[in-house]
Amino acid sequence: MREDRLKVEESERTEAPELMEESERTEKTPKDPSPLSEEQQHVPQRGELVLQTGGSEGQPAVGALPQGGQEGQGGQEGQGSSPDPRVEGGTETRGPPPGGPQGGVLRGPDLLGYVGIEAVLDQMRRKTMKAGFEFNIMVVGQSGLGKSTLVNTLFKSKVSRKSCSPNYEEKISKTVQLQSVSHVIEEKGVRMKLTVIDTPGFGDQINNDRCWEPVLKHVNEQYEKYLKEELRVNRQRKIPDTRVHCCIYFLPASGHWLRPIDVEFMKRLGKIVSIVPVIAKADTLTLEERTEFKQRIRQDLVANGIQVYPQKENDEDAEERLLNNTIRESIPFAVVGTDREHQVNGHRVLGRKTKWGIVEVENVAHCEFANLRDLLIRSHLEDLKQVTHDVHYETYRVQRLTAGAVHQGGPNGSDLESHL
Ligand SMILES: Nc1nc2c(ncn2[C@@H]2O[C@H](COP(=O)(O)OP(=O)(O)OP(=O)(O)O)[C@@H](O)[C@H]2O)c(=O)[nH]1
Ligand SMILES: [Mg+2]
Repeated sequence: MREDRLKVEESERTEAPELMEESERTEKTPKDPSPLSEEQQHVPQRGELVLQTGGSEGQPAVGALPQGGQEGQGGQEGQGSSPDPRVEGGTETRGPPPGGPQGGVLRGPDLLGYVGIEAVLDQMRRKTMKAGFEFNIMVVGQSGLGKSTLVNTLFKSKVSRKSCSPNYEEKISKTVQLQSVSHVIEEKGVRMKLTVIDTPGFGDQINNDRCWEPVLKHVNEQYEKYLKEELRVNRQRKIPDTRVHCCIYFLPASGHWLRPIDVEFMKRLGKIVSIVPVIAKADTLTLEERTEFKQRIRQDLVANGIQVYPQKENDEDAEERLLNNTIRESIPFAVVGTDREHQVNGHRVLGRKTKWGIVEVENVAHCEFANLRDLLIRSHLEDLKQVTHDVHYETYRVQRLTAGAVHQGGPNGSDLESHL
């Protein structure tokens, strides 16, 4: 890690000599005490204002440092002695950053914080908070496995807490066409537009040959839309992202093995989108059956060369591998869906009422719906988006551009056969 950082600094040397000097000074301070006087060596504490008169125009001038931070010494002369002429009435006015553009005078109390590399994280945070997130999930599986119910569960659960009225009469009917449900969810100032694409179940026909085609077509169409937008001369600053970031594949809780149709479907889908398999209606299995079934499915996935998310080859480092290994060991998640709330110990909970009790959907002791939700939103949302863009979309883009017919064909064009 340290070596990498040093390498980056090294490569920056030629382009930004002032930056290099500054980082070099910061790196060196502990090992190589400078011959400065005691006053000059004073290390400011968090919130302490450090005034500097930059040695020349364009030197960094003011900074309040975090606890234990090193003083970013902008100029060699007059450290901390005379007030900066650019500080007026408690409002900081800063000159252009070293090596930066000549314009861009930054103002405001926000910048009284430590101005260092980690400030970039704050900038990114603010930008992302303003822009918000877009996240698209697709549910796929045989008819009647509870896909539409799970979509409702997701929105009615902690994700958005859309209320379910107690006298809720509306029944979820069979899904006959692909449909998207979107909600803008806001938590602690962060906005997320969560879209779930509900697909009609397959397996109803006598001949289920190529029943995966509508799903594959939809996924590819979104890549195509994005690619076309990307290639336009006057393109939008932020391309609307309708690409499927994750596909939840529903397996029937049969307790046996993967069926040929599941193998076929996931094999094809796994090449173009991140698949997270789940065991549907897990309340119909006993705990032992559930454990055994999960184990058998994992074996089957490996035996059939099916790639599901998170894929080993996309792990970025040892820490990620460790985290993803625990996920790989617990897939497929055994989930239960519902669109009803019930009273349990004075609290309203999402659950399925049976003769012998209530299966609480968000209770990890009852089912793994909460684990699935955590994976999708809390721990892997950004990674799912990144894999979609860097791996799946990239594969599509390369194939499409190599075939060289972006404006002629569509996602059904013959040049995409290999992607299908
Ligand atoms: N026991 C049990 N039943 C469930 C569960 N989730 C859904 N169901 C029931 O299964 C039936 C079908 O649910 P849907 O959500 O319509 O299934 P679907 O997969 O969307 O079906 P299609 O739209 O035909 O593809 C409904 O009666 C649901 O109440 C579950 O987790 N456990
Ligand atoms: Mg449905």
